[in-house]
Amino acid sequence: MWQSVAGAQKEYRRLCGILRRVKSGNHSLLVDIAIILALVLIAVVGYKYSPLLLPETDLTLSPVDGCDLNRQPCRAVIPGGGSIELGISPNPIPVVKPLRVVATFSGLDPSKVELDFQGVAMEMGFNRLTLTRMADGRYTGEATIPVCVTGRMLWRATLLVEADHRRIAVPYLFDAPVAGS
Ligand SMILES: [Cu+2]
Repeated sequence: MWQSVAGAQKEYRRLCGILRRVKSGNHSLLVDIAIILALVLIAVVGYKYSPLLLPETDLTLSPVDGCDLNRQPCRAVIPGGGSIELGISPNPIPVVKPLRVVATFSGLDPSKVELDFQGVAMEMGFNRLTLTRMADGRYTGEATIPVCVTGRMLWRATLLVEADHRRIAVPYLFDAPVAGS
């Protein structure tokens, strides 16, 4: 009986010795570093490919100013030629109701057009749609933006245009909902 208890204690000390060595050894440190690197990699890749982020572009314009999408379509001039006009109706722009989006291009012939809605000051989820080309060359689509807990908020609508092997982002800022929408 005593022999087996002593034997168990001896075995326990032996196992603890092994565990201690593993814990404080280089092997464990390498495993820790590998785990940290893996976590960093996951974070970086996850961040980079998050759908909430806008894709990389060749040209990102500064937000179109001096024009309010709540009142009228707004035109942006593309450095290097061409212009883009974005219209969202009805005016003013409501929330939680279907919006009709029309993008008109002059001097450039896009192969793909998307529109991405983001909350400027808060995360409002993924709101992006691919616009379809109409017979007259304009691009159109139907969108809905969600209502915000704070009521009125500032939105950024970004046109993502692929034209002539260039990716161009054209952001527009607007408030929604404003009085009367
Ligand atoms: Cu909000």
